[in-house]
Amino acid sequence: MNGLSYNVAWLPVCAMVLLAACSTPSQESERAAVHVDTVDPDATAETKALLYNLDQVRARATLFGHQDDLAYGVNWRDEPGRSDVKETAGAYPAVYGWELGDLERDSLDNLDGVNFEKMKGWIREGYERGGVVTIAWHMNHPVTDGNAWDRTPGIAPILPDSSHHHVLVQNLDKFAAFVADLRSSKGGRDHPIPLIFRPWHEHNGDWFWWGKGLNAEADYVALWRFTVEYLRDVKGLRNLLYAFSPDRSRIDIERFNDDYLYAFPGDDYVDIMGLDNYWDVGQPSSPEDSTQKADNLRRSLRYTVELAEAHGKVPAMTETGSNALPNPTWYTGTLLSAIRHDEATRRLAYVVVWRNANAQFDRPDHFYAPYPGHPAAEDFVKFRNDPAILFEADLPPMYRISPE
Ligand code: BMA
Repeated sequence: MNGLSYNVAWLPVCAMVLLAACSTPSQESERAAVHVDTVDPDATAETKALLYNLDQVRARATLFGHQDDLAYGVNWRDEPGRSDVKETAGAYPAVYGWELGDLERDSLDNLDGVNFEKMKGWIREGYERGGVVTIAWHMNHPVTDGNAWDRTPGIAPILPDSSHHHVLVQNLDKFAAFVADLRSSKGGRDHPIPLIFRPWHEHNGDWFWWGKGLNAEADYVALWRFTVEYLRDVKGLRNLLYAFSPDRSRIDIERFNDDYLYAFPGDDYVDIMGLDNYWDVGQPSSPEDSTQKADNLRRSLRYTVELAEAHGKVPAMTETGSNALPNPTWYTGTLLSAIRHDEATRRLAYVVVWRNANAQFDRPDHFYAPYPGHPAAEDFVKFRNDPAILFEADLPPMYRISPE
């Protein structure tokens, strides 16, 4: 079954599964209930509403997101309320990306120094302002204990009945424990915060231990399906949407769909079909000239949107960015012009740029959003003000399905 089908049925208001609250006056005893096919058929009302609203909103605009936005910026770390995006564009991003690497080591901080307890607070804060939360995980190697970039083939040993399966299970248990703390009382009722989980990303590259060439395609599919089934059916997590995110650099643009679908785990296991694309937006190692890159970027967006729609899924650009923004008009000239290019590219649900590493304590010249004073800041304001792009302040309610 394809993912998003809106079968409007008329149901008594308090029998509805999908509206977040039953606070409607009694005379309005009937409301449209919308059926949303999520990977988890029993996902919470807010989680189903999130997928539904991402699909609705993309008809008019694309949400802008930033990795680690609230935790640190190029010139600050861990200061309440701060955000390079907000301080430059005047609004927080609509999507917040977070990273769990080192959670599996019981570390207090993730691999980039973000404290996990504080991360929970930032996730709650963004959600309660109306933002969208997505989580990725550069998980350490389950056999060698090297990091995510250890290219020792890692999938076969962690599949069921294999030597290190228990490590995978333990890691997923730690994920479930982390997620269990992500709750909110927004709207007056305690509930888990909906999360877009993006496991095992960029698997068609060969830089992570779960990557292509190092592992069998069928093993990747088995790993993905186990992950979903374990979190959903064994741990009972009801607040997850699942995002698939291959990397553009290992997709031949001329055979996009075939390459994109390498190790696709199936429509029943994916809510969001994403693409990580640094390749067409200024990655120095890409050999094409700038005209060719711009064309490839538009094509990659169009193909992602059309393929996701053919599968009944929500399309997204799950990672992108130009490291250190050498082109001061990158945001409008490269990213916005591709998103606005045509009716298909415009139907992208969201785009997330990577993190603004702290220059002093982490990595210098590793940032993807401008900060105040940066030469790309002025152009970023134009990007923020474009009606095709939504920041957090521009969002409609994402966690309830508004009656028509
Ligand atoms: C990479 C870089 C690294 C970081 C990792 C996980 O792309 O930003 O510095 O550790 O993502 O966030």
